Amino acid sequence: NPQTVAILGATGAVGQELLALLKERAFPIKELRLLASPRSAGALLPWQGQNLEVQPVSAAALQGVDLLLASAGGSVSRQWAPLAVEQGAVVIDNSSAFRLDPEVPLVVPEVNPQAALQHKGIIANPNCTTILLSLVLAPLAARRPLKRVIVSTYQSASGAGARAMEELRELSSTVLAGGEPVSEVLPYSLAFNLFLHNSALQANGYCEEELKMLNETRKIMGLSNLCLSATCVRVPVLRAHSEAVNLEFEQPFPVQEARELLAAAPGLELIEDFAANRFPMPSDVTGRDAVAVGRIRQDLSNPNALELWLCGDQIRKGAALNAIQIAELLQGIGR
Ligand code: A2P
Ligand code: 11C
Repeated sequence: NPQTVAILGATGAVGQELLALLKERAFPIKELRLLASPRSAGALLPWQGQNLEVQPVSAAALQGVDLLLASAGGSVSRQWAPLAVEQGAVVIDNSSAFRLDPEVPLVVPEVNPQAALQHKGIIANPNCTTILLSLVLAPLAARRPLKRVIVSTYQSASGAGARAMEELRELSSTVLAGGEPVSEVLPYSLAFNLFLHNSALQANGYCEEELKMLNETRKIMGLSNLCLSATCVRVPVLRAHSEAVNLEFEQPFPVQEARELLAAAPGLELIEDFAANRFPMPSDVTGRDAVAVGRIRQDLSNPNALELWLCGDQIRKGAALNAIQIAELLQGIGR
């Protein structure tokens, strides 16, 4: 059934991709509303040959909305998502506000689609690094019990929003011109640089992003005791995250069997040419749906462990595409 759909955060990096995906995937829409902060009120965005005006989010703007795709940050979601639900909408929320709420399903459609159907109004879209990781964990954990995951991430500027992407472009030009890059969006300049993830540090020395990977992976996979330790790093890539993953099982996992499972798994694409030393790169997945995996190998230090490498577009599968796939699931048009 065509629905009244609203995008909250329509002017942001993820909001723009949501708009592109609704069109690309011909999502059934009766009316589309573009919502953002008062700063963007009146801005025009192209939709189906016309220009749609961005409105500031308000209770009135949410009235009559069937599906709210929220991607404007946690505090904005906490403010508006419950109201949208009260007014009859289903909310697919890209922020971390509700992800660990036991009443709220946390869904990666290739991994736990059944959870989406048990929603009570809000469905949470997981953290981007977690979504990408869960695509490789799920098919392997379904074959042999997974015990422990050690992951290091290489996260693009897009995870910090459209302004961080723009800043990476600008500060790269500054450095190339011999100037001193000064960051205003991120804590440090990313141009020809990298730094540990900029989310809040916890007393245990981990940052929020690293703990999201632990807690959200456990919830999505339904493995409440899974051991996982992450180190998250921001790198000067525009919009694709990469991850080096070590997976320990309860028993040995033959590499060829893992490769076949991953090559056949939904949402994944194998890019692996050992002879040519050719494995996934951010440029392979930028603007694409598939998450690329490769360099699957036996961990020489542990007979029960495998090593692998993956890259995925942070704005697509890491955020907007996953949200649209959830919406398609609810509509019974999942692919
Ligand atoms: P705006 O452009 O009006 O600031 P990104 O993650 O790329 O930085 O995008 C964030 C998105 O969230 C933008 O669309 C931004 O709108 C929106 N946003 C930020 N703060 C608010 C707010 N208080 N109310 C509604 N939308 C907001
Ligand atoms: C990043 N993953 O790359 C983050 C951004 O939990 O949705 C998104 C944070 C989240 O910085």
